Amino acid sequence: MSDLILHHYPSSPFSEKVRLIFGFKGLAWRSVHIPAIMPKPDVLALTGGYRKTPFMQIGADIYCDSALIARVLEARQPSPTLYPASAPLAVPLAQWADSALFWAAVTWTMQPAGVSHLFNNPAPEVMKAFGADRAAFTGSMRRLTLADATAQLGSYLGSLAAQLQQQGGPWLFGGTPTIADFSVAHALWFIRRGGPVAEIIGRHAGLNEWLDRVLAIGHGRSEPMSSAEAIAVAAAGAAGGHAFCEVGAGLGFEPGQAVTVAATDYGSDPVAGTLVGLSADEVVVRRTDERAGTVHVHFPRIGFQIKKEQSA
Ligand SMILES: N[C@@H](CCC(=O)N[C@@H](CS)C(=O)NCC(=O)O)C(=O)O
Repeated sequence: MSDLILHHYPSSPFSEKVRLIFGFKGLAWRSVHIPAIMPKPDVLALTGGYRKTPFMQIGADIYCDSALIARVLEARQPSPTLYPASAPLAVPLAQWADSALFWAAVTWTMQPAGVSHLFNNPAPEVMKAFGADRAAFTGSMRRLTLADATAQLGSYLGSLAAQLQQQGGPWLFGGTPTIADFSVAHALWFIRRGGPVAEIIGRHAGLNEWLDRVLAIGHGRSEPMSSAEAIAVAAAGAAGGHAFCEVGAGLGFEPGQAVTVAATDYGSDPVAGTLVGLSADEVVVRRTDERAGTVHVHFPRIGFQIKKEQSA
């Protein structure tokens, strides 16, 4: 049985990115389905406050954000690589897709025709609860209007189609998939889930064929796990130790310092703990939960702010 545990839900785009990466790398994984809206007590027991989807667990180590999860999976299974040396701009392109493209895609898809397809005639109270949850989740952002999203998405999809054509395909950077293919694909996968509104993809030659190609990679082999089992794995895992990490010198923080780490874009609930790992790419805090035990929660540096606190 695999020790890679993904906490996710089927309709989550960033989870689809990670599921496809499991498929690309031929990795087996355990699948824990988590709620799409708050409250998420079992999620917070493991993450200490981070509520975004997905996150990955290996024993008593918790990895937040799909960009970091992709790096961890690359370290676990280096071949085939997500980061070929021939495509140095794949990482910033992925970052753009995970932010600007993603929000244009979400706003476009959440127009009435997309919503009724996506939610399949939901009860009004379901939509109300979902809307209230997402309003709180994105309260720190200035959201696009449909007019903004329409203009931006048209421009973005045109650039992607031109890139594919210029490279001669089959992938965004030529002969092999990169992290950029997976980041762009999850945004377009979400648009496809909007049924009739997905016609926008077909306005750009080659994009639907490219998306079919990425999605055909599949999700690899997974087995279900309950969130209670995952919490028990964390509690037992601390005894076996955590993944190695250390606080690098000259980075502005000291090991053992009380800190909070929070996303800088949206869903910015801070996670408080003791600093145990810091590098140019990653920050790690140690925290203890009465059910999950002592866990190390890992975040990427890009997209997160670390703050010194009085006490952990
Ligand atoms: N930067 C994060 C973004 C994750 C994100 O925005 N996930 C969405 C779902 S795809 C989310 O958390 N929605 C609210 C929720 O699931 O509670 C990542 O790369 O993992």
